[in-house]
Formats: sequence, structure tokens, C-alpha cells
Amino acid sequence: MIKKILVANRGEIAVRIIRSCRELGIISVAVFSEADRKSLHVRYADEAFFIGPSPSIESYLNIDKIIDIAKKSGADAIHPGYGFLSENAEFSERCKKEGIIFIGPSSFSISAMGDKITARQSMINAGVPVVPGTKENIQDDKIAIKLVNEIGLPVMIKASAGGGGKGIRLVKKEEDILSAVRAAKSEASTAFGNDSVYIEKYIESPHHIEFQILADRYGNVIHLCERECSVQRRHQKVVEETPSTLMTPELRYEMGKHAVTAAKAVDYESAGTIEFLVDNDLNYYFLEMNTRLQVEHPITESVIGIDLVKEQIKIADGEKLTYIQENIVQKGHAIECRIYAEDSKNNFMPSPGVVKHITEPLGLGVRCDGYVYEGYEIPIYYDPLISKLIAWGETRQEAIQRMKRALYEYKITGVKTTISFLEKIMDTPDFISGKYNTHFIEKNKQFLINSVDTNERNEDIAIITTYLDYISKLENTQSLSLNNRINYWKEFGRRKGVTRL
Ligand code: MV4
Repeated sequence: MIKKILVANRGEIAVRIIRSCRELGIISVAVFSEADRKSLHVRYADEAFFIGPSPSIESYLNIDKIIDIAKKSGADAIHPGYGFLSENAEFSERCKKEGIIFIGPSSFSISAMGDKITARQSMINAGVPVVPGTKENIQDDKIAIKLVNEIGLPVMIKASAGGGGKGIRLVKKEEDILSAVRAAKSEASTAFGNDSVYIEKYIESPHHIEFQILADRYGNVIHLCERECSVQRRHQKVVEETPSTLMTPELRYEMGKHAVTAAKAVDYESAGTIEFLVDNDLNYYFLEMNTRLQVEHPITESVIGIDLVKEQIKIADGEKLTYIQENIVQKGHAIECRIYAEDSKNNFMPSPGVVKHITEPLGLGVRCDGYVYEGYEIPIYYDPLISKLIAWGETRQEAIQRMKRALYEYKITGVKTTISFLEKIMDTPDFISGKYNTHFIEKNKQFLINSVDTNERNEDIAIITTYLDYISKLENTQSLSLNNRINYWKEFGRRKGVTRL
């Protein structure tokens, strides 16, 4: 039985995983780099070990070091979180060899899905719909042109070792095919040390919809319904929600069945995600599988009512799934906003630095998965994600209103954040109506970036008037009624509330 888990990660996801360990009575072991000495995961874990210099290549990606600490600390298992070593087949295999439980899939499953050409072939064999396209690595110019003519323009050239937007090219004109193949190959070679590419038909204005699955080692696989992840900026998700407004019960049933089939086709174990592109006619196509716990997993937890990290741990411990598909039901609606230490008014430039003040939102239906505290310095070395704010509501409308209320309560100073950008997304008509696809941010760019930020201006005025109020009280203590003064300055901030939908 698993008694002690090493969390091979940092930031909000390390804290998230340790929380589930604590509830299960499992001892947690944190690892930390030089830059993370003062990180919350280090404070919150039962034990913490230094693993090396700040750059992740010398710390969170150092397999030998992590295995060494796992042994020294007596951990029975390692949870990799997301990113870093989470989808590293070699790491999964190494854990197994060392007699340490890897809380995730086998190296076989990771490799089978990590190579996108192999994954596409497995899906075709299993009867899962894939985007029309090629089955092999493109190596010959003539064959490339012939295949594009068969598929029909526009097409996408994608790196087989890529995923999540790296090493992809859109081709609209025949004369651009060969240069795009060459560019994709060169980029893939540099980024992944593998220049295999394949070609897919370009799906216009698709939705990105993914299905959460859980699989035990006895071949039981269930799906936990979908997440709509179409609000993305440069292949970075910004807002996710579940259920998807595009979904019908019939489509969910069909896609869910195919998601389960996809997982079974690679003998999958643990939590995983099957990504699909869905076009306007509700045709859907397997895109790729993420063989890890995902950033946006909490919206599924909110609507399905299952702790995904606990399930991962129980599955890794050899337990059978205790849920059956018929008992999985979606209750209400959940939205996640990703809060980054980035300046949304300056091309989303990273904004590392010391957090001067932070007030996190609370209240019914609000969850805030973060790790920063007052005085904490957000390091430059890692992903600038500060936290994930999740709002649940009985209905989509209630979830939106609750998210706006929570964003209103959220206060962070010292670093720039994306909070005001997220507030604007919640006010965008296309988001409110639920009629949006992967082009949402681009389509609404003027509204999102250039609209005057009245919220922030009002807030500045409120802060200044509060201060003036304070100063005037210092000068004249007898003549002022405190209550009247507060009501007076608060009027400046009044427009910032949540408007009725
Ligand atoms: C596509 C596509 C249209 N057709 N493939 C971008 C990231 C990677 N995960 C796959 N991506 C896409 N692949 C075909 N055949 C459109 C995208 C795409 C996209 C997908 C999901 C979310 C946002 C996106 C933004 C631009 C392009």
C-alpha cells in the first residue's frame, strides 16, 4: 500500500497533489530547486528535499536526482503532476525498474500516444475517427504534393513528436507545401530531435473539446465527460468550461465511447485526456491524447464530484475503479480561469517579482488552486501560472456571474496579472452566449485588449479616496461621521460590480 508519495513538481499542482495525499493519510515529499526554497509546496509537504539549481533541466527534469530522493526519503510512489517529467516514457520506465510506483501510465502508453503518427494509426485501427490525413512520415517532395492533393487544401503539417501547437504549419496554397514541410521538419528536429511530420486536412473554426478518462489496470475504463477548451491564446488555454455548450447527449455518448476506446487501444492506466476537434457540423476527430493529469482537471472534479488525484493514487496502488459509467453524471456547470503573472496590456509579457498583496476569492462555489502568498517572489524560471480560479454554478449563467464575482474579489499587487483580461472575457457577448470556437480570442481581440479598463480606473479612485478619507480623519477627528465618509468614497467603485445578465 502506498504510504509516502514524492511529488516531482512545483507550484499550484504540487500543492494540489499534496492536498489529496493529506486527505488519504499519505505522507508527502516535496522536491525543490534553488528558486523554490520559499515555495508553498515546500512548506506544505510533510518533507522537502533540495534537488538542484533553478533551471528545470538541472532540477525538476533531473531523473537521477528525483529517483535518488525517492529512495532516500523512502517514498513508494512518485506523482509527476503536469509538464516536467509527466509524459516522459523513460521516467515511467525508470520508476518501474527502481521499484517505485509511477502515478501515471506505463512507458508503453506514453510512447504510443507521444508519437502522433503512431497514435493516429492506433486510433484508425481501433475505429476512432481521426482528422483525414497521412499515415506515415513525409519524406519525399513528390509524395508530399500528391498526398496534399488527395487530402485537399488547406492542410496542416504537424510534427509527429509535437503536440499542443509546437511544430505545426498551416498551408493554404499549393506553392507553399514544400517550404512548410521543410520548416516544420527543421523546427521539429531542433525542438524534439525527431523530424517526422504528417499532414492533416485543416478543420476550419473547430472547437477543442476533450474527454477526461479514468482507467484501472484491469481494463476498466470510464469517461468523466467533456471539457470545452476553445478559449486559447497562442496554443495556451485561457478559460475552460464544462459542459460544452456545443454538446448534445447523443454526441457526448458517442464521443465518450470513442474516448474510452482510444484509452483501451493503448492499454491505458491512470487519468488521461482524449482531445478532439469538433467542426460546426458536429463532426469530431481525435487530435491527440494527454497522458497525464491536466491543468484544467478541477472543472471536471466540480461537475462530476470525483477527486481525480485520489483516483490516480488508488489506481496506481492496484485498486479497481469503484465507479461505473452509468453512475457518472454532470451536475451544474464549472468554469476555470487561468491567472498568469503576465501583463495582458503589454503583449502578455511575463511579470515575475514579489507579490506585495494577495486576497484570494472565497465563498460558495468558488475554488482557487494557487500557491503564492504575500512576500513570495514568482521566479522567472518556470511557467508564470499563479493560480486557477474555478467557479461552479447550478447553471452556466450562474457560473459566469460567480466567476465575475470571484474575479472582482481577487486582488494581487506587486506583479501584473491577467485578471482584468479574464474579466473582459466574461463580458464578451460571444462568451456569454456560449457561441465561440478556437478563434474566440482573435475574433474578439479589439474588445478584449483595447477597451478602456473602467474597472481598474474606478478601483484606483476608490483607493485614493480611501486614503484621503484616512488623512482627513487624522486631521479632524471630531467632525466626521465615519459611516458617511465610507459611503461617499465607495460610490466611485460602484460601477465595478457584477452586471445582471
Ligand atoms: C488543427 C486545427 C485544424 N485542423 N488540426 C493547434 C494545437 C494543436 N493541439 C492542434 N491545433 C490545431 N490543429 C487540424 N487538422 C486547428 C488547431 C488549432 C487549435 C486547436 C485547438 C485549440 C486552439 C487552436 C488554435 C489554433 C489552431
